[in-house]
Amino acid sequence: MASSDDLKKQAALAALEHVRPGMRLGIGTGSTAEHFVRGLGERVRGGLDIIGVPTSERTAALARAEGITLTTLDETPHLDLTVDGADELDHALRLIKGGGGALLREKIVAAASDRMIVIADGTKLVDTLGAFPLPIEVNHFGLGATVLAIAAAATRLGLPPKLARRQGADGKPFVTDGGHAIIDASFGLIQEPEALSLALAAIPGVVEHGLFIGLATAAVIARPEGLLWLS
Ligand code: ABF
Repeated sequence: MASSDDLKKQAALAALEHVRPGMRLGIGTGSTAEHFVRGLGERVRGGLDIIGVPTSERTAALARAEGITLTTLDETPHLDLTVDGADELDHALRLIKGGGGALLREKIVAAASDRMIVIADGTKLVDTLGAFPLPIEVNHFGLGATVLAIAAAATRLGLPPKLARRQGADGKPFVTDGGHAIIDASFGLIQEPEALSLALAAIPGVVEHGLFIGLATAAVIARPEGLLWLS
């Protein structure tokens, strides 16, 4: 029986088949994306010519170690394809991302790409988003007021305003690559992700939230019974 990590690797390698010479790639973050980076590194060392924009410092370090040429969205503002993991996805290719804390860069990179392939094992595919707490990246300035505004927006949408500031492994408040805090919102099942996305985006202290809507163009889900492609 394939382990969850084997399945993540299968999804990553299936997405790798869509990488072509000369592509400008967005390179995701997380344990599934790390399989993609390692596979990509192997192809690069075999002569594949691509350039990549990493979605986190962690991914940048791994990609460099793999010998992948990196660039930035300042130098290369338009990408062909982004391959990234997700915490949850539904059948309409709406995602929750940000469990790894890289949602801001992940969303900027995905939005700069013509296509985004999500790679995941079967446990990530859900009928309705929301069992995974929604990460919301917020500015440190005015954090208390921003949390109140998020709670009010949730209440207006009939969602429980159960919010927690993310702590790092060291027990200190987690800080993103962009220097911001993360609020994990346990809203329960999100019946109207579009409405929630708009409501959160309208709050000034919210830098970005983990609902990715209209960004993924395909997903490859690795399940014990085989690969499932959604598009
Ligand atoms: C990134 O890594 C995220 O947006 C998501 O939070 C996480 C998924 O992690 P994993 O692949 O380790 O399950 O893609």
